[in-house]
Amino acid sequence: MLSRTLTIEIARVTEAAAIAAAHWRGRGDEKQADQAAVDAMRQALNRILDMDGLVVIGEGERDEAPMLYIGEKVGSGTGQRIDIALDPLEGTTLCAKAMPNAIACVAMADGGSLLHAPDTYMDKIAIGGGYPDGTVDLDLPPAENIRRLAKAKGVTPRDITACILDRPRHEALIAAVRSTDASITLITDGDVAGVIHTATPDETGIDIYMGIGGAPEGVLAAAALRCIGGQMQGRLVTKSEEQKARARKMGIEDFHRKFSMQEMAKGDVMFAATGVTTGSMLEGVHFEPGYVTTETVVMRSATGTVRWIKNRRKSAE
Ligand code: VTB
Repeated sequence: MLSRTLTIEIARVTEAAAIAAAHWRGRGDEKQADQAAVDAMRQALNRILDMDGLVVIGEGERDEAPMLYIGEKVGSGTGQRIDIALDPLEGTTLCAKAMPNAIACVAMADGGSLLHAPDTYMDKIAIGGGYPDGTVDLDLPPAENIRRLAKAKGVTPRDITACILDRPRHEALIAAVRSTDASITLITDGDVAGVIHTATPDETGIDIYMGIGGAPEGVLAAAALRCIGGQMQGRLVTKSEEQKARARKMGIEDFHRKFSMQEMAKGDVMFAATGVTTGSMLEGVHFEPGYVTTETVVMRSATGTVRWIKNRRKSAE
């Protein structure tokens, strides 16, 4: 079980990253925005006492990411062993272009509980809570999944909305979903938020997330959905030998394996996200003279708690 005090610590971590990234909103510089978020997140993680943290989903492998690389130890190095999945700026392009739904996010679980996903793509499907197990399945054709979800919801496919990343690779998926008469919300980036949206369809208008995005983002999304309830499956998409080597390095031998949400994020899990730009889930960072305000959501699987933290504090400078 995770220590409850981590709830506030994890919020400090995503707040720090979001504030740092927000200084780069709309400046067209994805790299600087990301770097600022990484620096701030790392500092905040290292201030956490009684945490022997291991980054399992990070900014990349050690040779390509000088900070928050996979395998980096963070926290005091004493106390509870914690697996950490992080994305200091999920949606770097959204931030650089000041578009909605850029977030800073982190998931934490007991040591050994998070899937060590390689930096490849992952095919994902996710729906919110309240449906029978197996309502949708990655192995079924997309149109069939829409029809089954509509039936479980007691509506027609016309009343279902899918969220899909707007990419050429999704042309066939989009056509298949549209063939059922369902509606599609296309997003340019940010599929962690896309998956989370399925948990509250009445608010977000999104019933199902489908398609191929980053594998690390898949684990973060699975951690979040474990906390708030829902179903998700993911399968790595490893096309090149180089990608297969990455997967092997993470201990994955069966590249076609379908991972359930529970396999991607086991046991007691916490997830936090702070808005960088205002989106459908979170307000973005708000600066005013001398003060900065952030909005953060912290979720925990053991208790099903979803805590909203609006924090106004003096600016650092
Ligand atoms: C995916 C998605 C992310 O970037 O990684 C995407 O999971 C990259 O996809 O949420 P492309 O290579 O097709 O651009 C995000 O949308 C944002 O980091």
